[in-house]
Amino acid sequence: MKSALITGITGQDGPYLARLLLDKGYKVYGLVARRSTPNNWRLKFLGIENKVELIEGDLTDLASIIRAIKKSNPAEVYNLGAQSFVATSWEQPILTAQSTGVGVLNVLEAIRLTDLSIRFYQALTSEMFGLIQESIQSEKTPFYPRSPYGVSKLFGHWMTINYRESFSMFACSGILFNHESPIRGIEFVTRKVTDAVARIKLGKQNELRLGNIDAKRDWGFAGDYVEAMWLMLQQSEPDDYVVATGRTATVRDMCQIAFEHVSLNYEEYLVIDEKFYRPTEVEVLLGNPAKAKEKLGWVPKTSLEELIKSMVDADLARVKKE
Ligand code: NAP
Ligand code: G4F
Repeated sequence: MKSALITGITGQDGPYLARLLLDKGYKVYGLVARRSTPNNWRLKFLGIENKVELIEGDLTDLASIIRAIKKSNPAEVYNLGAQSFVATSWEQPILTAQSTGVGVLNVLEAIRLTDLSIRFYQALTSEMFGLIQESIQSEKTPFYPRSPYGVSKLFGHWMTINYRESFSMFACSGILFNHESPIRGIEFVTRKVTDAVARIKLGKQNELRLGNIDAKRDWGFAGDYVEAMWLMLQQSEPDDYVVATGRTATVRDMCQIAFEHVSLNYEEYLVIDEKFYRPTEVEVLLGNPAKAKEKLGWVPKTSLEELIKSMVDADLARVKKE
């Protein structure tokens, strides 16, 4: 039986990827950082909390990653762990650099020191395009990160390429555009909106405070995007791929979809609050997923409308149970 090790298994993407790998017959291990309270609610949401084996370890602790690799003996390592909230990366830039940037190097080193035949997937991001240099971003678009998070990911990107070229490692980078789901963290804008819509509809909240609602994002469904991660590691050669939908929409558009789903008008509840503006903003992202389609046969299956409605429905069910 093939084994896989996933870092960041308690985040949004980890459980979707774990479920996909379990369905394909893998034995799935997850690296989990020690927290004072267990953080398994997303694994529970997908019904897989008893099907994965968790190993304690931290991306900033090389020895713990080596131990996790020795214990799990994986054919594939998916490095999804990171401090991934862009706004926090200005509050904690050094921690972000250590986990989101140097953490990648730690995993690469751990593989180099244990078993160079392990296939490696690195979770990278459209945030690296930042101040966009082309109106539609592909694998060939120059990078211009705009946050400590984006800069840290770019370090991870070049380290992944360098280890691939230096040690012939099968190391792939997925440059993923924003992807969301009912188990998205509450601080990210889509989930903040869908949670607020549920609370407003059920009479538990009366306004929604947001920052820059003119920002545009290329939003897809996390469950679709983890398939691209797996496909990258099944190819004959390692490579880097943009994963996106090819459609961009404003935060305002997304709010409209969410509120309309419960027959409300977002304009009656939205308050602009400068507190949520960022020191430097990524104004617009729009990805070109042509290479992923051509080489991996990957296409997104879920529309923005379907995605946001499913998130509102999940939040309505959650808030009703509180
Ligand atoms: P997420 O929900 O923020 O999950 C991050 C995971 O990393 C959590 O399990 C977290 O554990 C873990 N983690 C953080 N610091 C760690 C450390 N020092 N050691 C070990 N684990 C640590 O992120 P996501 O949305 O699932 O995204 C997965 C990956 O894709 C991330 O690398 C993110 O940067 C990248 N990405 C995401 C998107 C997107 O739109 N979602 C787009 C492009 C790239 P705790 O829960 O215990 O803190
Ligand atoms: O949902 P967001 O916080 O996601 P952001 O910054 O695009 O980052 C996400 O996607 C990246 C891929 O491009 C990932 F790499 C990263 O890890 C993360 O998953 O913000 C989206 C947009 C921004 O322009 C932000 O300024 O929404 C705008 N926004 C407006 N009001 C807000 C708010 N964002 C948040 N989180 N909260 C607000 O109140």
